[in-house]
Amino acid sequence: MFELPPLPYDYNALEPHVDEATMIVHHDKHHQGYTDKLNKALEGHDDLQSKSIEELLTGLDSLPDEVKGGVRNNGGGYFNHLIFWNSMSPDGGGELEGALSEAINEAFGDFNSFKEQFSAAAGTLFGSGWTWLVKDSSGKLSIMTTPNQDCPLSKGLKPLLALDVWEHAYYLKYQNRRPEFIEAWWNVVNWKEAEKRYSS
Ligand code: MN3
Repeated sequence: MFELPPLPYDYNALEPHVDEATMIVHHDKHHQGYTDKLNKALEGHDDLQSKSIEELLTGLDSLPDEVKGGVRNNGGGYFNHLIFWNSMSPDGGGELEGALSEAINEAFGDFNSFKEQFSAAAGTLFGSGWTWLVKDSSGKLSIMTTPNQDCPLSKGLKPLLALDVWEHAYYLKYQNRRPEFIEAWWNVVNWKEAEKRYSS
């Protein structure tokens, strides 16, 4: 059974950039819903229940047809939100230092170019989905978007930073103003966590 961990900070800790009401419904309802449906999808598959969520999503293509859709959508929803909560911190924002900073400069020119490209990808993603900073097996960084709850792990890529741009992530506070949400989000980005994921 997969369990929903509590948020790594209080529901109101990211105010005013991400509001408390959104965090409550996003974590307690949406993320809980993906967790419950993932467990439901794995019922009767003891061999799969013993795997980690990373193993399930990395090996998505080899799963039996009757569970593949459930793991893709709800396993993706379960894992992606764990990355998302940890991509934010009340002590976040600012600029980046260290090895990840150097890799970002190498891949995107400089930090501001990276931010612009990431924001543009998030702002223009059509429909519901995610924007990611990912690392490939050679260590190279890129920005990617995924539709619905698709996860970079299923494409062999390691997520370092996740931004949820489903409307449920911002609509209560920002309504249709997704670019405002994205701009505010940079104030809470947890660079320490991204750096840790990059270096591990
Ligand atoms: Mn969400």
